[in-house]
Amino acid sequence: MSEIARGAFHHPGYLDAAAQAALARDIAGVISDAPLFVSRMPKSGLPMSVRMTNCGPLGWMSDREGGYRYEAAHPETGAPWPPMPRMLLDIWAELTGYPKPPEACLINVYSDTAKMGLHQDRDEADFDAPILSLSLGADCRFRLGGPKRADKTIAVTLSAGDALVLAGPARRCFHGVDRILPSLLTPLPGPLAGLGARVNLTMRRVT
Ligand SMILES: O=C(O)CCC(=O)C(=O)O
Ligand SMILES: [Mn+2]
Repeated sequence: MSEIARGAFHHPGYLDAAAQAALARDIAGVISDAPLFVSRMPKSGLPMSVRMTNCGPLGWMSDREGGYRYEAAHPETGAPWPPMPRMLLDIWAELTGYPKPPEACLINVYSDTAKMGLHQDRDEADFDAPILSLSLGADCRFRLGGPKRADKTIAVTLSAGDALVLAGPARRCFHGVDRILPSLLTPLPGPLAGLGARVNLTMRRVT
């Protein structure tokens, strides 16, 4: 584990191949109940380049009319999000030590050309709880800045099995994904193969 910025803890290879495969099975199950959908930017209505879904009591989404927000139901099926797999609750407890469980797990699926612009996670009422992210599949170049958009940034490679915890001062830091790195070596594990190049899970407290 290394603290790449104050409050930002990178755990390279936190999940071994067997754990990644087990997690991929759980996430494939979530996606079969709660199909991937495309969120749109507020106002412009432009589609985001990732496809997404969620598990847990609340799920993050965005559309032109309603903007960035959490909802208790899938925007297309209207069904509640599938429960958070046990494995994710256990990883959250181990890596964050936070006394309450995560309320949302956003599942982002990146194609090899998808990216995510620099942003803060700030649609949550609770900024004391850390954010925990897990990566599967291809490497990406992740960018981490400071609490202001113009702050200096660093680039970090996130690889399959890596965990990243943004806690304390890092909780409000701008971050994004510059690009997926060409990776023939790390395809998504079997149950997720064919969906894209990389899957990222982001667990958060919301309320
Ligand atoms: O894919 C990642 O590593 C970051 C995802 C992210 O920042 C988000 O969904 O808010
Ligand atoms: Mn984010």
